[in-house]
Amino acid sequence: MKTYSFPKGFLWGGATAANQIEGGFQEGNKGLNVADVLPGGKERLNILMNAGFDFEIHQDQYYYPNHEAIDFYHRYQEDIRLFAEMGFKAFRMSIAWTRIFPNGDELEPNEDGLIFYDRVLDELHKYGIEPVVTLSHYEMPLHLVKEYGGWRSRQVVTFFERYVKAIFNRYKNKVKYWMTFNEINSALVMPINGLGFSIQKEEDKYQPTFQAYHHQFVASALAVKLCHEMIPHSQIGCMILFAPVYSFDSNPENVMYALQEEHLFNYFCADVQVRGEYPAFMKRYFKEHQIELEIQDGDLELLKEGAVDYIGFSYYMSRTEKKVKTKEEATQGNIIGGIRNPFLHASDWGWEIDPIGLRISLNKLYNRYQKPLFVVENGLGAYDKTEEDGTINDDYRIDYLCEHIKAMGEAIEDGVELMGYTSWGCIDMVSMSTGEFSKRYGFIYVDKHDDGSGTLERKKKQSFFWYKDVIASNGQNL
Ligand code: BGP
Repeated sequence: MKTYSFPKGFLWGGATAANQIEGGFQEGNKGLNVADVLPGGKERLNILMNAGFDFEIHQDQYYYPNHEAIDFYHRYQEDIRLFAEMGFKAFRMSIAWTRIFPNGDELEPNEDGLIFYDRVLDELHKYGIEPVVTLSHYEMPLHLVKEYGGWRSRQVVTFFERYVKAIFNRYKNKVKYWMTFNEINSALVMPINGLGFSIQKEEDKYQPTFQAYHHQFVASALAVKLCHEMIPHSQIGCMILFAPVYSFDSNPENVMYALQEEHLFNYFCADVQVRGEYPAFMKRYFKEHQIELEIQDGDLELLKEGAVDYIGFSYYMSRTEKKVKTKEEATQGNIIGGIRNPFLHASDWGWEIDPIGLRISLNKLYNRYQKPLFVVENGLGAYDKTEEDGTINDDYRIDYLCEHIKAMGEAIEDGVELMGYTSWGCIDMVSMSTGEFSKRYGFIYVDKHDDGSGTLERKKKQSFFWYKDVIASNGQNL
């Protein structure tokens, strides 16, 4: 059997986000963020995708899974010990902005929040695990959403800069790898998460969305610049949801359409953050949709100065496109759109499984940017079953991860520079899109269920032992 050679020092590990694991949503003076008011269940995806967002209405009707989540807030020591047992070299986590600035617009940071992450980071270092920290992972302070309209407002750039300065200052000796905004491009399909507002009205789809993006790009560039100044030995990346777009067939109309979709979804945000400038194809897009960005003096220079050091990206699926879709076809695609690909199988949630797509993504990104790449999310959401003897035999997850790791091995042979792999949801947690616990990704099972019941006990799945061996052999034993 073929073996793969991963570089020395490859950052094997797992990935999480504060709002999906921590719980303790009002502890340590934490303020409310967008994720705190998103209900679990069917309603959630509609809200994410655009059904609008009314905190007051939802407040008493629903179960809010992230309020307790998996209680990492109190159990981080136990969890990190398990990550260490698997041999993690890196752990991707995010800092909840609202633990540090509860409303987002205060002048001084909240010491309790800072202390919490001091403890988590110290615990990771105790085991030699390198933290990889996302500055903002779908956790915008609710106050900024309600009072300022989220990233619509340029003022939010100043608040973000203050937040970032506070955490760089505090953790400069503890964190070497940073990322700015999680899946920044995802707001094109799920705006509430990233931009802090929904785009229900057609007229909101263009001007406000892209103006808000401009503000985020400026904020990202400021963070990169600050990071380089304040923590010279660090590296800071962007984070893109990358899903290579395939044309359904060789009809040039469809090929062209797939290319345009790929430009907008996969490359627009990445180009601005990696090359430090708006790509040429956006000029036409802006013109056709009557978008006129308000760009302040110095913004374009700042974008250049704030180009990232590496490209972090999540990879779950590819997307197959066709210019004209029937109604039926249009509803059969992945969460991010497209139509069903007849060559692929899908997960129980309809996410198409395509390991070769990961090799394609790595090649595409490396050919375009020649910057180090970091797969910071990839994994299989599945229903897991505990056997009578207590074991959890998740061989489907092992197969999935194994094929994707092989695809990375192939891409490395293709010449791609790859820094690491942090598989998503190394421990079961709240699902971002469903808000449920039954969509599990972990190597570690957490006894917690969709109705909120469960003991929160942690158990090692079969994949725990498999991944441990993968890491110990630096990817040789798959
Ligand atoms: C990514 C997000 C994560 C995450 C993952 C899996 O888009 O960055 O926060 O949860 O997808 O998605 P889900 O939990 O919906 O299965």
